[in-house]
Amino acid sequence: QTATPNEIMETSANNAIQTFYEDVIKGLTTTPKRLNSMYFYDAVGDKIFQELMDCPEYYPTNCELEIFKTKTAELAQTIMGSGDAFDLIELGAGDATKSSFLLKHLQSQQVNFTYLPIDISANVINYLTVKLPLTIPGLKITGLNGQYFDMMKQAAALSNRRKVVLFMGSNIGNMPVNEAVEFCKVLRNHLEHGDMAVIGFDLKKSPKTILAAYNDQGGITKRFNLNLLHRINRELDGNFDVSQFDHYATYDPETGACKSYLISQKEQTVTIGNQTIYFAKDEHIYMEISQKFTITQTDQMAASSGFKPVDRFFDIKKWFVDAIWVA
Ligand code: AVJ
Repeated sequence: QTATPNEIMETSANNAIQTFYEDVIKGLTTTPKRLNSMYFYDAVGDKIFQELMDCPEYYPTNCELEIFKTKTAELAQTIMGSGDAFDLIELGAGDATKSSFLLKHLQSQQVNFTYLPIDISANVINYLTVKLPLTIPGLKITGLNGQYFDMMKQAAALSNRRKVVLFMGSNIGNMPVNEAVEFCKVLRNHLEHGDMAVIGFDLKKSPKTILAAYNDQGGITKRFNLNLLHRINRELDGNFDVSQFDHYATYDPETGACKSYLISQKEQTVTIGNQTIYFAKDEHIYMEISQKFTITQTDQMAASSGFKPVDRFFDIKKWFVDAIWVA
């Protein structure tokens, strides 16, 4: 008996829900409590993140956009290497707003490359494969919907051309430094000697500037965090009284760790499925880290994961860097 495509889709959706449930319960039954920020990005979370990118305090997206808009030719030159055909892979492509500038440039120079966006969202991949060839005529695109490294194996099976991997947006900052190093090692193991990575790092800067970006006046970051509680209510049969949790952000200039928490406003219990979770008044849930780096730290990360830094591109304020590493 073979499963129909619908049954396969249902099974993988059930698995995703099951994993989400297990992660949430595990996180809320350990001390201190924690949730994983990768779950911020459901359809509502995606929308709130878009709003966040448009708010005055949240600078990282605009900085990296500036780099891709103004340093396009230099960036293209660096990743093109000897000029042979290559595959340009993007991890977590989203709507590809920033990378589009690079794609347009490469295409206009008639560079021989294929763009392989990887995203966990099927929506994103469908959108990109339909939309990008319309705005960038002639673009060769193969969308890959799934986990980063599963899809990188797919990409390697599709062609043996040199690979350039984009991992932008300081997404690397959403891992604690030791995990980020592990991530880079795994990335390196999926690449061959001579392949490249373009990694976006948010840099250390005025602590007030950083804290404001994660504690905006309009309360968008707060809504972004609280949405995960709503999502748990929606998808996992939870009964969080979301109004009884407040957002609290910190930045430590010494370690470069910017962290956000939700604080229970009273003693309360919450049920999720058949589990009951107790919250003391003022107890926190650790929600997210957005690590900030020095250039030296980015070089160290390259070295400890088997890459060599070859070039780097800054915005005019030097708030953000796209580092180019070679495997
Ligand atoms: C997904 C890494 C771009 O950490 O800056 C924004 C997510 N969290 N505000 C970041 C986020 C709170 C964001 N990135």
